[in-house]
Amino acid sequence: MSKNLVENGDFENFAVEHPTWGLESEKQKFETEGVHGGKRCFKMSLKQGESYASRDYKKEIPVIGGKSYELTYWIKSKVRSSFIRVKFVTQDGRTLNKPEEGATDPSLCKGTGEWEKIVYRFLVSEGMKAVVLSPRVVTTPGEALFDDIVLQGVD
Ligand SMILES: [Ca+2]
Repeated sequence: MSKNLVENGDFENFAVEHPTWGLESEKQKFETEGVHGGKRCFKMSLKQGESYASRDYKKEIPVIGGKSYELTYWIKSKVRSSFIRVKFVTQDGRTLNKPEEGATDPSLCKGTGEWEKIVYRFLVSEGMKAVVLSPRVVTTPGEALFDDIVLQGVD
């Protein structure tokens, strides 16, 4: 496995959190209670009536077409439809946002309300130059904590 390609995937470095994970809002916060590791994690919440919450990691993570990668992360949620979508960026700079365009989703968490480790291995298609990670909560109302996000190339 290669080194972790995700900058600040453990949410411990406050100086780089906002540039890499976006501004805080009602739907997303850097949470200090109930974290998985260290002192902070990332919390997304969705109120009744809101369609969904999603936030893209602000940096494109360079990858190599034809190579496999493994995304691992910890998630704590009572709703199963909370996950990190993997979007792809084509060589000409177009982002594939949705599953019908080529984005892929890990298997769902169990929604137990306890911390669960998700391991998701995927192949990057030829013609792609980068991935964008997109934590999201789809079921309303719902919330999820994310922590210790790692993306590595598989040797
Ligand atoms: Ca952490």
